[in-house]
Amino acid sequence: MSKVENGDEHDNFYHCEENETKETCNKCEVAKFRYPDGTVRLRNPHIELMDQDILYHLALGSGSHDLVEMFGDVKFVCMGGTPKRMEAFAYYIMKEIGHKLPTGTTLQDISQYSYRYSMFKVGPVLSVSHGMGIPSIGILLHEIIKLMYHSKARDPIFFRIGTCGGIGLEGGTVVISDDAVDEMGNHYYQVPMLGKPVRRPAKLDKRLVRELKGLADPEDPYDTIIGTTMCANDFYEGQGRTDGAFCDYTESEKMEYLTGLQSNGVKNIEMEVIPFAALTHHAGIRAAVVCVALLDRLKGDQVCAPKEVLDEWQIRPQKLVARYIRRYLQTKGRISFDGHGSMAVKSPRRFKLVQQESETFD
Ligand code: R2B
Ligand code: URA
Repeated sequence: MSKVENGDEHDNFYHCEENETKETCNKCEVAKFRYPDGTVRLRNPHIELMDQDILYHLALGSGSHDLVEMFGDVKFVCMGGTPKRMEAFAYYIMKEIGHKLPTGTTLQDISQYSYRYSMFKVGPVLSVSHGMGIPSIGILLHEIIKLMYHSKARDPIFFRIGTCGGIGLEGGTVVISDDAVDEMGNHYYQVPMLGKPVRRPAKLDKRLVRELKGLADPEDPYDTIIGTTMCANDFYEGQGRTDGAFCDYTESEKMEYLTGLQSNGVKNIEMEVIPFAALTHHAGIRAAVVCVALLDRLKGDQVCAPKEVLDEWQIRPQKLVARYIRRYLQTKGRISFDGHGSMAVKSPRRFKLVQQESETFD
């Protein structure tokens, strides 16, 4: 079993499996883009020459804010489409990790003055809205990755918790993406730069996929599956819908297209996975996408489940990611839910030893 030498966070929590070497392990592959202490290395020589870096769409800046003080402890960045959902996730994760706010305070939207994205911080978790589609999440990722760099956060892990259309899946099914393709079947994010197309591989962290799948509870009254996710540039014609303002193809052409996707392993369609996978990979950040299907696209185009049902479905990806975060923090001795509520841990090492000993006597 070879361990990742690159940052102590890895060594304690993750390690290469027996059949993996540093060369084949995706974790090690992404880790080499970071500094040895796990902090994010920017692949842009211009930034450190700048007097200050204004993260315009987040309403933050390296000259105006003490970003190390504000965000240096961030371990997880969770992104989802809407400001409301990400505010709700912030409160949910607060409960899940036993984080307490000082009496008389509430969570604040850190980016409220940008009027673009919203951002909430709950201990080591950032909960950020990314809006809809590739340009919106692309801009956010540039600024959040720079935020991680400026704040010196170590080994941050990014999650997108979202919604999607399933292909041959019942509404409410949770999909963990293990691969990303665009509408043309490409596995890369193509960005025109200086008039030329530049391609960045859209790769997700396979280990994270397995770890998340392992946290799906067999008692959950819905399926949690792994599959390829297609990223579309549009909700209507770009996803083969016939219910947009325009449509130039027939129902049977649409079905032929969707079943073709299905036979190529595509389980769901959404609108952000390609830049999310490509930009996190390019930055050496481990990342995963967990989405809930709002409908089965083989059965229709309209999202018509009742609001209460949609609300409950949208919590499902949050639950899975929250389990991951809790397990991580528990492994680090930073929380425990063995008793009632959280425990104050004095020595994580001794805490773990005591836990292990107790397990032995079970
Ligand atoms: C899923 O849902 C949104 C479209 O309704 C889009 O942001 C996505 O990826
Ligand atoms: N989001 C999408 O992008 N597509 C769907 O069908 C549902 C949600």
